[in-house]
Amino acid sequence: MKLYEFKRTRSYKIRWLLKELGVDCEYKTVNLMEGEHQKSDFLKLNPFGKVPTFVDGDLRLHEASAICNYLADKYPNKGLIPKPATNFRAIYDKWNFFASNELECHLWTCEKHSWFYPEEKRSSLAIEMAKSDFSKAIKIVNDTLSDKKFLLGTDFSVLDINYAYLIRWGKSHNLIQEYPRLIEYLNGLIDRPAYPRELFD
Ligand SMILES: N[C@@H](CCC(=O)N[C@@H](CS)C(=O)NCC(=O)O)C(=O)O
Repeated sequence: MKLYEFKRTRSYKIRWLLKELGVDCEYKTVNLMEGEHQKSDFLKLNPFGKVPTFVDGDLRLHEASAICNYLADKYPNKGLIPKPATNFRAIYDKWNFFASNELECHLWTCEKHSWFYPEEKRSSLAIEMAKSDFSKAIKIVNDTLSDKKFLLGTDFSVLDINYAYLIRWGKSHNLIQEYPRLIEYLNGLIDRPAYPRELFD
């Protein structure tokens, strides 16, 4: 297995999961600053030119959540993802889609309108609306965690890796400070031995 990754990107979700699973993997740095993700060899693996990108034998995968689900399903005895066709799996899927469709998209809108788009295309109104939509959705996560250690209940799962990433990102936009439970949840996750702090050095 090979993980194509770069520090301080979503790649850390996959490295974290691999460490939680205790599975060996070859880590390949794709230097986004030097445009390595746009080189033809990398585009053959992922025509979208993004990290994380993952290879396992003939399988080439991009999309961090798809890679996480694949890996957690591949090692079911580690118990990091509920079994398919169970109520728990349905709830797991709900939170994963909620993360992409109701949270991550708004943070990405904030980034695009802060620095990514050319200056003349940026909109402060788009940022304001994205922040407001993110806040409504993250409150649901906060309330759900009020009586739970982890998002699925008592056991750590891949969902917690995904939400640690989102809460960390939301925190960088000052969208989390009114939710002490989210901060406490995040700090507990960052303290896990498998957390890939080396990718933030
Ligand atoms: N939806 C993709 C997004 C991947 C993505 O945007 N990766 C960023 C780093 S976090 C990237 O490679 N950016 C390079 C670029 O956009 O040129 C996923 O969840 O994996």
